[in-house]
Amino acid sequence: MVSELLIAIDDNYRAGAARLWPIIDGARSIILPFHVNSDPDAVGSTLGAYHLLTALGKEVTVYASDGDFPRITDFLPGSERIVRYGGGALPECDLILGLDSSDTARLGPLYSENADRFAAGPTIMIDHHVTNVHFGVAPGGIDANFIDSSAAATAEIVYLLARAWALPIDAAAATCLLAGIYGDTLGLQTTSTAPRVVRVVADLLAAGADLTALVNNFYRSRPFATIKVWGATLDRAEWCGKVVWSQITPEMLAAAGASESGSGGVINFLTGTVGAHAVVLLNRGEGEWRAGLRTLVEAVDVAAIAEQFGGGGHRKAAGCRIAGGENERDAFLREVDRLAAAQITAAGD
Ligand SMILES: [Mn+2]
Repeated sequence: MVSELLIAIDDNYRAGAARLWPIIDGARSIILPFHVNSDPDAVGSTLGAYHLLTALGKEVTVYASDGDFPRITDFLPGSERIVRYGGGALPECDLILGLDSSDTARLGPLYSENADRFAAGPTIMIDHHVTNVHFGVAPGGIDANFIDSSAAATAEIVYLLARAWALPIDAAAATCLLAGIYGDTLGLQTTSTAPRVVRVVADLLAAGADLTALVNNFYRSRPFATIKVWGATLDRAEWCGKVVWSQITPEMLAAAGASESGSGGVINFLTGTVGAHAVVLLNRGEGEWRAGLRTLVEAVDVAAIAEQFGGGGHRKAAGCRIAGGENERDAFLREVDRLAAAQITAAGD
């Protein structure tokens, strides 16, 4: 089967794998914590490592640092074994191995209540964030961090290290790692989708990753209440100049039998509206609106617009809060329209 694999392991990975292996090999019990506000890469890369290390006979425990993880990762093999951290000292272990966490704050109270244990090591950190602060620690001054900011997902790094270690990758591990990659690349759509990660995906499919379960859970299945909220939100959409906007109120959620988290994703659907400079989705709160802003227009920077209102985010996806009622909402929308048009004019489009 190895001859069917597309990836060649480069010198950086061979060196990193050789550096980390003695630490992992010497550990019998290993704790794998994933970060707060976890996403599919945090859960998928960690559960992938869980399967790889369990197959080596290690005693492995996965911790959700804030006690929670996304429902869309419930289908991943091993998710039923995730321990919800609820405070206090971690159990004794030979090694803490953290994945996808760029700094100690990402591990929340699990870190702060066990900071001495992390600092004493051995603590390995594997991550793809360019901002990683390298807080892994190993005896003898060995660098216990492996950071590759060219990777689209931490799950991609786990796969490449596993190959460098010549570990067998079963279908369960492959499904978890594929979920991490799909999560961080939005299904191979982001600009981080480089040729290497596509080859890794091909290798994971060859190893038996369950693409159908992944795609159904991530992109197709949603509660009926969510469908109804989406319907009401889309029905309500309107223009303010060249901005398309809609809103979700507590009354709309109640009518659909949904919670606020049940509306997730509808803004991404609105974002594709042809001719819109930007789209705004407003969630009605107590005396305020929580605004999400998106754009597909090259010249428009919604983070800069959100910053005008005390918010922030990324160029193409941002958010802010607007105090007040419908008058303040409408004034905000007119200002978003004006600012987006000014950005387009300034860019000469
Ligand atoms: Mn990630």
